Amino acid sequence: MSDDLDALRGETASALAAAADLRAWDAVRVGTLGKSGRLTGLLKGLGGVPAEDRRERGAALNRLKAELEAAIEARRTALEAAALEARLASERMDVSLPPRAHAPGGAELGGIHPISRTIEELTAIFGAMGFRVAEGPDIESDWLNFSALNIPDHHPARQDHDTFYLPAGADGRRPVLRTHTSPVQARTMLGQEPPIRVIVPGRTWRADHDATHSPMFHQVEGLVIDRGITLGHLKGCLIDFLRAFFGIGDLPVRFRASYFPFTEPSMEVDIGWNRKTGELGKGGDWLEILGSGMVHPRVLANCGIDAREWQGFAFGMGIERITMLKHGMPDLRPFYESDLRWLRHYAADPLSPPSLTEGV
Ligand code: 2NL
Repeated sequence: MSDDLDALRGETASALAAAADLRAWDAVRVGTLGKSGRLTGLLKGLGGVPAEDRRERGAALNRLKAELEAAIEARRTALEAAALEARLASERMDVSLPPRAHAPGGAELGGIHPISRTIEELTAIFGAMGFRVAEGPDIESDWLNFSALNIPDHHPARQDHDTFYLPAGADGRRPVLRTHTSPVQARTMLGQEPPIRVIVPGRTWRADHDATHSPMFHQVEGLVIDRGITLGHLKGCLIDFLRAFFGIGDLPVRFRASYFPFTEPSMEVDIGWNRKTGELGKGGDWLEILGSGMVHPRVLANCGIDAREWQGFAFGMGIERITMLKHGMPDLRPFYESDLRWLRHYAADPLSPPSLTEGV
């Protein structure tokens, strides 16, 4: 009497085994359990079964239904697992393959702009000496840009002629486009307790435009605040930096007394070069490369630091200038002109970032 049920069980099992993908599987499912499926048909026919057999027939059909549902579900799980395996196998990629410098179809690898590259190099060198990188806004209060740094109201740098001023705010003071990155060091001192070791690379602005000046340019400044910091620390730090940056182990370095409002004493730093050939490291001529000094006690006080407990040194230099010297670039203007020929010539390889072990 249940021959038809045994047949349905067997045929469904073979059809499921033969279903090689989810589409074939779904056809078996619909053909069995769907509205017009074979099992559904048998259940519908139950009404026509003689009353004395109906109970047993109904129970057998329900058992078969549960069995088939389980078999169909199991097959779906198996097919999905197989499909995932196949996808994982076909989409596997070998991450050890070297990248193609020039991909087919003419897509070229980009390059790192020389300004960015110099900032990466500075970060690597000073980073190895324990400095962190600090950043701040381009638009500053005149207090952070000038007053906190002991630059008096009448100082020529403050004049409209040299500084980009913005319209005055509610307090009547005019914000400025920062003329150096020093306000970021002031923010650092105001915001954290010493010891401090930061470098601040970034964009700076001055109302100046000719062959050797751009209204937007880049500086890096550095600041160290700790107990017992001396000129000796300043000299050792800057000599090490200059020799690492220019890649000349015995680069001559000379310190010369100078004046800045924010440091006392102040020193300008020169490196040895040959004025005629432009070659660095030999030749008997001196080239001014950066400014430095011991942080003025008034600047420390303005920034909330007790000068009886903490001392420090600071320095600043132009990023375009040290980049031009390092690479023998004759002209400042191409830095901002986006001329692809110049960029391709001077750009750095993005796949070899600077490190201290490859003669930065
Ligand atoms: C230069 C000279 C210098 C500083 C920058 C500085 C910053 C603070 C306190 C004290 Cl918050 N000093 N910066 C010090 C000496 C020189 O820059 O020729 N820059 C291009």
